[in-house]
Order: sequence, then structure tokens, then C-alpha cells
Amino acid sequence: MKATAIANANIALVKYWGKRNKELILPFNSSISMTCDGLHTKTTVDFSGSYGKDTVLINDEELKKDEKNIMAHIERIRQMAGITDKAKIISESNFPVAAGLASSASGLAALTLAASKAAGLNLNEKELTILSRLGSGSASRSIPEGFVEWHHGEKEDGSDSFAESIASKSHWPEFRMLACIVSEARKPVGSRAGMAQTVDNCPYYEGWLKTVNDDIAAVKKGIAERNFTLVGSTAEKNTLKMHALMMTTTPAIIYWIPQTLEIMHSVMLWREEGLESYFTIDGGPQVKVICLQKDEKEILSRLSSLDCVIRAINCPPGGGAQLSNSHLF
Ligand code: 2P0
Repeated sequence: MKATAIANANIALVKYWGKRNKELILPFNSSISMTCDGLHTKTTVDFSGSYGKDTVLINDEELKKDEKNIMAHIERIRQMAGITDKAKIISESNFPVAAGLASSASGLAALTLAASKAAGLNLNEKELTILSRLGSGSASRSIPEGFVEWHHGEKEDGSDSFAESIASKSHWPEFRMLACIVSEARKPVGSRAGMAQTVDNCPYYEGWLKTVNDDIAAVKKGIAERNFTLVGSTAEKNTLKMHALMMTTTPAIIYWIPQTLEIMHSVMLWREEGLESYFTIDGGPQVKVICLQKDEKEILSRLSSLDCVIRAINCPPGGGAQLSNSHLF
């Protein structure tokens, strides 16, 4: 009745931004991500302590009231397993939470694996991705390894909206995401509210849906052929489209800060000079620079010479979520 899991964050190359079903967290479009070695969450769940109430400690802080989806997720797993025991949960991430580095993805994926195991459920990988999705959409992509596709699915019940690895981490070990931290502040608008608002009132959302399948096809082809230019250029175009949607909803959502733009312009300039790299940005100001191992040293050195970068975390493709015998308590 006690289990520990470790899950890596993932960074999308083709983004998820909008739900066709908010209850079941079913997306309008499929998305593709890389599971990131180096950005992880470790979570221990214990149902066996005869606890009087649920306690959840995330990075040494009690659960905030606005993080209701975590309690709902624990309750969902208890119901699936047919248990009523209260839980003690401790979770630790090695990167800033809620600042656009996919902490909810690694957090909900680690929680899903640890809690389902502790509750006595033995779910396979596909089932774990579906259960993680119900906690947070992008968490479904933190269960499998390497390069991952989360299928939007067609069915009303969500049974075909799951994530799977489309290439292992050893298929393209030279691929890099350099996660540049430019601010450790909490983001002003959460992704869940931001994407709901975008679907409701962004006049360009249909344009996103019309073109996103082409981006999915291009990134899949690029990964299969290890065509870096195709993957990088498509990922950069896709992130700019997503941020254009955010900026043109009412009220506007602008996650970029001056530091974000400084890195974007630098990457574009370096590319013109022949140093091939691309950027992708999620629901926050951080920039992830996409490059190949042969250029990582030079790019990291250039990034560290920019005043705006607090630190850069170098992530190769990572493994899928794993159980661990070393518990946090
Ligand atoms: C992504 N993001 O594909 C996109 C890009 C943020 C920007 O998935 O409501 O925290 O829990 O399903 O998974 C963040 O959204 O949202 C996200 P919910 P989630 O990575």
C-alpha cells in the first residue's frame, strides 16, 4: 500500500492547447513531445498508515487550495481500486513548479503511477497514460519514453485518447532540449483556464485546427528520419502559432517577458550564422532551445553569456515513468 514513482517532464514539439471535453480532458488535436531526462518529479504515496486525513506535500509545501485536480485524482484512483484509506503523499521536483516547465505533467504522471500501484492496481502503460490524462492532459505524455504522441482520439468516452512512444530515447540520443530558466515566478494564468478561454473566444482557433495535423505529420516524419531541420523548424512554427492564439484571446494572455524575446532573437540570429537551433515556449516565460549534441556546448556557452538566463538545464531524450524502491518517507 506504499509506492514511489519517478516521472520525467515532457516538452511538446507540437502543442496541446484546447479541449473538446473538459471533464475527460480530451484534446481537439494530437500532440507530440519529448520526454526530458533531467527534469523529473519523484512521488511517494502511502495508503497504509491509517491516516485520519489526506496530506499532500509538494516541494515541502502543503497543497494549495487551487490544486483541486490533485485531490480529485487521488479520489478517482481510490474509487478505481475500491479502497477508502486516506493517503500521505510527498512529491519533489528538481525544477521550478508552475512556471512553464511542465511540472504538472511529471507531477501527475508520477502521482498516477505511485498511487495506482499503492492502491493495488496493476495498470499497463496505455492504461496509465489514460489515467494520467484525467489528472492533467500533458501528464499522459510523461508516462512513455523518448518521443511520444498523445492521440486526440475520436470516442466520447476517451478510451482512444492515450499516449505512446513513437521513438525510443536511443533512436535519437543526440537530440537536445536546453531548458532556459529566465524567471522563477508563478505564471499569471494557468494553462487550463488559458486554453478554455482560447477555445471560447480566439477568432483564429479554427486556423490552428486546420494546420496542426500537418505539423504532426512533419514532426513524425522528421523524428523517424532524424531530420533535425524538419523537426526544429516545425516545432518553432507550431509554438509561435500557439502563442498567437493566446495573444489574440480576450483578455490577452502574454506569457513572454523581455528575457523570452531576447533568447528567441538570439536563436534566430545564431541560426542565420549557421549554428542550427530552434526555440519552443509553453505556458510561461521559459524558452527551450532545441539543438543537437554536436552544438550543445557552443549554444550553452552563448546562453550563459546572456544576462537574462538564470540557468539552463540540458535535457536529452529521457526514459518513461518508473517505480522506485527508494521512498521519500
Ligand atoms: C503542451 N501545454 O502541449 C501545452 C503547451 C502548455 C502549453 O499541455 O488542463 O497542464 O491539466 O490538461 O496538461 C499544459 O496543459 O493542462 C500543456 P490540463 P496541462 O505541453
